[in-house]
Order: sequence, then C-alpha cells, then structure tokens
Amino acid sequence: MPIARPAASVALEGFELRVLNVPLVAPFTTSFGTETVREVIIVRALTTDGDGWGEIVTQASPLYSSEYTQGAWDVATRFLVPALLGRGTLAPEDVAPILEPFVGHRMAKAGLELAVLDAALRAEGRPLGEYLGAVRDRVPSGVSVGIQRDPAALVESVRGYLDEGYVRIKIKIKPGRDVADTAAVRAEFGATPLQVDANSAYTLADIETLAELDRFDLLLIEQPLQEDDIVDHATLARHLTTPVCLDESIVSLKAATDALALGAASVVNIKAGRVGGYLEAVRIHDLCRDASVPVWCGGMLETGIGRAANAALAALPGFTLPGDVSASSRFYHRDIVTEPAVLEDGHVRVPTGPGLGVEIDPLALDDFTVAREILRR
Ligand code: OSB
Ligand code: MG
Repeated sequence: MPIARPAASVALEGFELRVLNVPLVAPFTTSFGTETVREVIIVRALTTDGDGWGEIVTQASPLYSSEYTQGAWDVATRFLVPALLGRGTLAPEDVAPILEPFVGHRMAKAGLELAVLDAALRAEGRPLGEYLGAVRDRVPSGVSVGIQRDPAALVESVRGYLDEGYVRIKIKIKPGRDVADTAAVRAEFGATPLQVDANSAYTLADIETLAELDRFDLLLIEQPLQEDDIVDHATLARHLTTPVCLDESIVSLKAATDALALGAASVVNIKAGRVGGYLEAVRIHDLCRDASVPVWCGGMLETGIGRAANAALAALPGFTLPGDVSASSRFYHRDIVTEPAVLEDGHVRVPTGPGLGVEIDPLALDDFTVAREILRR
C-alpha cells in the first residue's frame, strides 16, 4: 500500500553531517573485501520543531556500489544539502523530487530523506513503522555471515549465530569459496533456512558451478552477477532451480520493474539506501507484492539509526522472508543509540516511539566522530 497519510512539513534550519568510524566486533569479509571498522555518515536535520536523524550507508570504498563515503560527503555538502536548504520548508515526501535532478548518489539522498522524515514524524509524535505501513510489531531476524578462514571456521561461526537464535543464515560466497563452504554448512545444519550472497563475483561462465548449489536446498542465491547484468541474471535464473534474488541491481523502482519483467529475479532484497530512500523502498515493496514476488530487508551494517528504520520497513506485509536485520551486537560492541536492537526469540522489535523510535547516545556519537560539518540556511 502506498503511504496512507503524508507527514507534516518541517522548516529546515540546517544539516549536521558527521563521518563516524565505528569498530566492528569482528572483521566482515565479502567477495569484494574485508572491513574492520564501519565508516559511515550520520545526518542530523535541524528544524524549528526539533532534530531528525538519518544514516548514509556508503562504505569507505566503492566496491559494493559506485558510492563511497567521501563521494557521498562531497555530493551531499556541495549539491544535495544546499538544494534542500534552498527550499526551506518541505515535507519528507518532497525530498526525493527536489534531489531528483542530481543523477545517482542514492545512498546520500536516502540518508538525507530519512533525517527529514524522522524530524517530521517526531514532531507529529508518529512512529516510522506506522507511517510506512508496518503490520507487525517484531520482525524475524536473519544474519549475514562473512567469508571465514575455511569451511570449518564458517560452520563454527554459523553455530554461534544459531545458538543466539537467528532464524535464517546467509553466507557470503566467492569463486573458490562456494560449493565446499555451502556444503559444510548444509551438512552440519540440515534444516536451517540458508541462502548465499555472491556480491557480483561471478559471470555466466560460472554457470555450472552455480548450478552445483542447487543441491543444498537454498532459499535463494543473491546477486551472483554484476549490477547491470540483468539479462544474464535472467539467463542464469532459467538454468538454476535455486531462486535468483537481486541486491546490487535493484537501484530503483524502475530497475525492479525491469528485472521482474525480464525474469531476472524471483526474490528481491530491498535496501533503502541503495534505492534512494525508504519511500522508494515502499514503492518497490508494493510492486513486488502486487507481482507475488517475495521481498526481504537487506542491511548495510547500519548503526542503531538505520537499523531502527530497517526494522520498521521489514514489518511491511510483503516482507515474507527474514531480513538481514540483526541485533546491533552482531556488528558492534557499542552503538550510537541508547537502546540498540536486541535479539528476542529470533526477532527484532519494531520501535514504537515517534520517528525512528530510538534516542541518540551523544557521547558515543562524539567518540566515533572523525569529521563534522554544519550547513545552515
Ligand atoms: O550484499 O547484502 C550485502 C553488507 C555490506 C554491503 C553489502 C551487503 C552486506 C551484508 C550485511 O550482507 C548485511 C547486514 O547489514 O547485516
Ligand atoms: Mg547482498
């Protein structure tokens, strides 16, 4: 369902942007690299009715997408924030249309939109989940497990998460670390809902290797090919029994529409950052729901800000598969919100307070801040 009731307008006074370096509890390895610290941008919208918070989920290097933190900082401070401040008073639904002339940079746009949305909803006393159309008060929690030293180490890592109660395991794969890793996890945990994520590490030349994964009863294979390989994903999907799910390729409602029309995906990972905001994410949810295509909420190692918003999004009715909406402790010893998301019976609660429904821990925020800029009208 489209947003039922728009949010009230806010009078913008400025934006504060910060780059944070938040240490991870353990290195996170994917087919594109290893991270030990989460470098992320936190946005604070300053309005006459109070502040709102957002998160720009870029990573330090353009390896997952073309966006990266310093690029997002540059485009936000040079173009996006001035365009919003030039408007002054605006509703959250106006943010994307105002920023539309600037090509791409969807993660930067999404973080700014979320900050305005949070400010507007806090001022109205309305929870984000209710605004987006949430139908659940908690969401089943999956975990994304990075590539480990060897398959045995992967099995032990997965065991730890299953002991904590996570209801679905996703393992990262890459060429040379695919069939054996998946086989090891499947052999040890026969009944566990399991999926794999390749982060674009393959080409159609690998089609027979990818078909070997069919025997592991996977929920899906996520983004085996490149971001713009839509037709190749359709070809691959015809060759596999494992459902093909797209992540990187789904950068907009239009991209999702085209991917479904071409048969390139039978499942969609929705990430608000990647698609330019939570409002576009809802539109993709609606499209997939009308097409009976299951969706799930992806993650970008969000801090407590983005994590709260993801829990709200994942509570929409079309999110029929567990998302990468883990407890904060999956990635962080210390978060920047006062009540980080916890795992309860394999679920994460949808916050019920106004806006994001989480409060910032100002000391933690300051401790992790490595750069800060305030732009005023
Ligand atoms: O492909 O889903 C991905 C993290 C960073 C960039 C891309 C991806 C991921 C994850 C982690 O898999 C998901 C999470 O935040 O739990
Ligand atoms: Mg992915």
